[in-house]
Amino acid sequence: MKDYMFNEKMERMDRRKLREIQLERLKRSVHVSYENIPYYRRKMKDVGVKPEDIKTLDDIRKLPFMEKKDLRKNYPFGLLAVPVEDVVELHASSGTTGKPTTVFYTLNDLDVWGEVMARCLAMSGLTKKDIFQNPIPYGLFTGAFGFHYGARKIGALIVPSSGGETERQITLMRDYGTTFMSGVISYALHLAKTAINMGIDPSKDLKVRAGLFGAETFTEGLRKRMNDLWDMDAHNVYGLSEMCGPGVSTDCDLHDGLHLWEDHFYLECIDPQTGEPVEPEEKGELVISTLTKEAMPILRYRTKDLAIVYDVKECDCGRTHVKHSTIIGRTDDMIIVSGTNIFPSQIEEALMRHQKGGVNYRIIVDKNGFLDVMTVEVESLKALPEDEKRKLAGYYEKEIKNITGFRPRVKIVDPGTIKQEGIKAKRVLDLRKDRLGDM
Ligand code: DLL
Repeated sequence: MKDYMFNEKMERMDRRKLREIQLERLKRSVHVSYENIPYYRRKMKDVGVKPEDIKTLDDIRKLPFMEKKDLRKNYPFGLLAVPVEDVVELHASSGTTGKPTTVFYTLNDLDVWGEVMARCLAMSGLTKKDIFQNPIPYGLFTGAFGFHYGARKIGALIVPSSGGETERQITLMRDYGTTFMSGVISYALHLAKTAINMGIDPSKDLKVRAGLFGAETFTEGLRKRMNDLWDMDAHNVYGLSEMCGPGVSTDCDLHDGLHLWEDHFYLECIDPQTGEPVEPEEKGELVISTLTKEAMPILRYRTKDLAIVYDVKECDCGRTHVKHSTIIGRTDDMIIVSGTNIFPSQIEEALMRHQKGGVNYRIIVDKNGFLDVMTVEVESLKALPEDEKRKLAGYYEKEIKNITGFRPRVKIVDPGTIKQEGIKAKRVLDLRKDRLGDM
């Protein structure tokens, strides 16, 4: 195993002690939020709860949930627990569905972010000796900065190549001898494809041997594909702006769940319909609270991310922090096609079963009269003749039917056909809403 612990004392901490720390930090966070943020005071008064009612960790359930719309309503500074002069950085989501959601950091918040990211990067094998390329846009998106702060704590040589200029990224990798890379997963795949088009085989001609990726659906199949394309050991990092950005959890070398840093985040898993906790090992929506955030503490945030939280037992890697599965889907990206619930991650799992395609794909759902139709467009790795395209499409149609119970139409397209806007790939195009008038 090549993973190692950045903060062994914390990562191996006895669970009883860990829970004591959590309780002490939760109490403080609730108290500070109540005293300094009118939003929390109002919400807690509405349900008749005072900070002193939080006596055990389970008492967190007395607090109301928080959602993205609460951040939007309080845009931009309404959720600050400290004066603006104590805030040193902000990040914001793109705001495709309305106002951007903005998150803030004190100097100490940045230090904690660096710490949790350093643990994730060390778990993926990053050391001081590595040349670390960070091909994520540096800007309002949290991605690049989180990786940057973590890699700096480890002392790796950082190549802040930022996003875009894909061919140049490959040239930099070759010139500097990059050994470790980060990224939004769809972009890392695009990088491999670009290298191949440049006549460079990433698995042989480049030195990248490990990487940490996240920000969007990342199935086990996709991880294996990354490993094959780059001859690397790819790890998965989960995170969201509201908590800090990337750095909430990562998988150790066993690749059997992501360890979530419980000294900084408190994890619950609920039934999205009822809001009640699900049993361990049952799928549910992750609800996360920050325990140490100063600028903008977040209590009981409904992530809309669906995953399984594993029953707590010490992992073979030695870490004691709770593990959750990869993100199975979002409560809001589930597509219902003719009554069948389908997650993009299921489609991706099917696509990864064949070596010739599946790197970039798009799911288009439309209406034909009253019937739902689903088309999956898949880019092949290299241009294929028509008969091979038909064969591959037939293979995928069967695989997707096996996994989801629904047989879509699959269309194989040439590499580079599916254009991506923004940082994260938009996998689903649902045209049914636009068709309501046609019926
Ligand atoms: O995407 C932070 C991040 C950047 C994580 C780079 C990892 C790497 P947001 O833009 O706020 O923050 O989006 C958060 O992205 O609720 C998930 O739905 C999704 N997401 C993040 N990481 C993963 C992952 C960043 N590893 C939202 N697997 C989250 C699946 C992920 N989905």
